[in-house]
Amino acid sequence: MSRSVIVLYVSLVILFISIPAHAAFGENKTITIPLGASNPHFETEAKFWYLPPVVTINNGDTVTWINSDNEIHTVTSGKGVDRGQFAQGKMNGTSDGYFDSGPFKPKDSWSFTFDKPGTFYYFCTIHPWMNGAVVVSNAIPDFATDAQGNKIEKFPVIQYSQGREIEADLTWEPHVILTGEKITFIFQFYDPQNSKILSPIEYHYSIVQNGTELFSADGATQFSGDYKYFIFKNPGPVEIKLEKIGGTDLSVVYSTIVFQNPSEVKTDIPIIQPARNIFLSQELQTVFIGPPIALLVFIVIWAKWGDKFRKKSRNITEKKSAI
Ligand SMILES: [Cu+2]
Repeated sequence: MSRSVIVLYVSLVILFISIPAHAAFGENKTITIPLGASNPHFETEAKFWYLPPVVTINNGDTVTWINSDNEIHTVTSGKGVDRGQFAQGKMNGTSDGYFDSGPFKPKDSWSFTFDKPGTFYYFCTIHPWMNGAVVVSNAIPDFATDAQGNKIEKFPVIQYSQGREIEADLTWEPHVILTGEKITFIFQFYDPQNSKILSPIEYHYSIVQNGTELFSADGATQFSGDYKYFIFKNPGPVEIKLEKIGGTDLSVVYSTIVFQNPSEVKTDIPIIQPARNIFLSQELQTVFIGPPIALLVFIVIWAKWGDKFRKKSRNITEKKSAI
């Protein structure tokens, strides 16, 4: 066995056994309704009305809201009013009907499982300035599936030509394919009757997505197998075809699904106003409130006890001159 064959074998083994890491389905996230959320004024203890004010989850995940305030609240999908609107007398938000906890007491919690992707705003119907948002993206499984969504239990995926003349083994790495990620496809051909690797052997390789051929090339295995790289731009089901195997009409087809890479998703991340504007209130304290208060205190002290100080110092100078 030549050295390059051993190197290829070792790399194939490493690729076959490596495991992709992706978040599992049906996770839970917790949002707290903080103390002070019922108070719309700047001195409220709450930093945000709901904490965290924006959460990003996968479709199928469950969010639980815990009421840590000392008043009754709701979690109602739709848009509330901002603090400015509330100050001008706008008291009611607009519910969109997707979810509504109804009023729930302090220390109680309420859960909702999101069943569709999108950006969902919500508010409290009792305190409509309380706004939050949940961004739901399409779930990415932690296992590979075929185009119909059936879990691929084992890599490499083994396919036979129609009359079982040829066995073709295909693996790809990472197993769960995301857009924008470099995927390595590795394949080998066997004679299933004699359990023998067929190499060198010619083939035609192509990738088809949504009826469009994305890539095609003729090739021939060297050593024991061959490999190809590909980067998918779009999500959706794909077919990987190995045709004209050994210069015949024999072919095999594999299918899987490409998922939208979460890092490429451009969701309009909602902006939720903080419960208190810390920056503004600190500015106000240091620049606008601080110096006038200090001046006022100084004036009061001076007016009240200034005479005493002046008298004392006069007495001292008089005593000194007397000595
Ligand atoms: Cu409330």
